[in-house]
Amino acid sequence: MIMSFRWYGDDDPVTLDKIRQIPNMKGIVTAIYDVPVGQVWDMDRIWALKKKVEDKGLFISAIESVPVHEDIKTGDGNRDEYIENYCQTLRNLAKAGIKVVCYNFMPVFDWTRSSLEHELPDGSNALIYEEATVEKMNPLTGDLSLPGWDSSYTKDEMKSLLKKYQSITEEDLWNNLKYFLDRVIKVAEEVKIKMAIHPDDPPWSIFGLPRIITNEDNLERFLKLYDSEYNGLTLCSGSLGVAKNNDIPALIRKFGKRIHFAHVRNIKITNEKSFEESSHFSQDGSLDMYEIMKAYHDVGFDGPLRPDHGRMIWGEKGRYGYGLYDRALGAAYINGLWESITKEGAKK
Ligand code: DNO
Repeated sequence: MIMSFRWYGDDDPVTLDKIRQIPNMKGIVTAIYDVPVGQVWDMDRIWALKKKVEDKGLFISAIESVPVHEDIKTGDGNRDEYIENYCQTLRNLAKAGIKVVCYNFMPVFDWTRSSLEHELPDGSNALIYEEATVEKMNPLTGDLSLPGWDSSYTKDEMKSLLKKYQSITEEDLWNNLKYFLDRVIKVAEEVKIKMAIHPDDPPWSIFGLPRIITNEDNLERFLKLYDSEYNGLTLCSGSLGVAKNNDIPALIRKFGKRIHFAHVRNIKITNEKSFEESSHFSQDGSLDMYEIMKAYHDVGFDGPLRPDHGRMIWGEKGRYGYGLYDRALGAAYINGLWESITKEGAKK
C-alpha cells in the first residue's frame, strides 16, 4: 500500500509540512477545487499542484475527485460536452503522471450526515448520521450546510435539480453511468489512469434520490458495465460498512484487483440506518480493522490507501472529518496493523 493523506490545497489548515511528519506518509490525495464542475483542468494548474506536493518530498498518489457534472448523471443537457471535458482532464492529469482518479456518481449530494459535532462519551466530536433526523431535513430550506454538499447551487437551481431527479429511476442512473463509462474508460485505458468510483455514502437512497453504488451485487454490476482493469473502485470501508450486509473484508477479497484506492476508517452502527464515525480502532466501532488490513495484504494491494474521516480531538477546529490529529492517529494505527500483518506473513 502507498500510505496517503487527503489535502485540500492551500486553504487547508492541515498543511503539507504537517502531513509529511506523519510516519510512513508518502502520497497526497488532492484535487483542484476551484474549477467549476464540468470544466477542463488546465495543465498549468496541474503542474503547479504537482510541484507544490513534490517540493515537500511527497507525490500525488490519487486525485480525489474529478467531479461528474449533474447533466451526465441525469443524462441530458450538455452531457456530451461535459464528458469530453472530463476526458480532456484525464489526458492532462496523465501527462503529469497521475495514475488514479476517484469520482462518485451520487445525485446532487455527496456524503451526508445529520450532525457534524456530535459529542462522544470521551469528549471528542464526531460526524453522525441518524435516519430519523435526515428524514426531517429539507435540502430546499437552505439553512443546512454539510461538508459534502455543493454549496454553489442557488435555492432555485437546487429545486429544479431535485425536480429533474423525480423522474429518474435507478435504472436510468445505471444507463447514464454506462454512457459515461463507455466514453471515459476508453480514454482512461489510453492514458493509463485507473478510475476508482467511490461508493455512495450512506449506501442507501436519501431525499428520494436514486443511489446505486451501494452493495456487493451493485459493485459487481458496476464492474461489468465496462469490464476493464481501468474501471475500478475506491473501496471505502466507512461508506459501505454502515450497511450490515456489506462484509468489507469479503468485498476486498472478492474485488481485489479492481480496487485502485482504499479509504480505511471505522464506523459504529448505532441503529437501523444510523451510525457514528468512531475512531479508527477496531474496538471503538463495528468494523474489524485487522481483518480489513489483512484482506488488503492478502490480495496484494499496492495502491494508495488513506485513513479517512477523523473525529475532532484535543480541541482541534477545522474541516469536518478532515482534521490532523485523529487522521494521523488513524494512519499510525494502520501502519502498525500493516507491519504486523506483513511480518506474520513473512514468517509463514
Ligand atoms: C468524504 C469523501 C467523499 C469522496 C467523494 C469521491 O469524505 O470520501 O467526499 O471524496 O465522494 O468523489
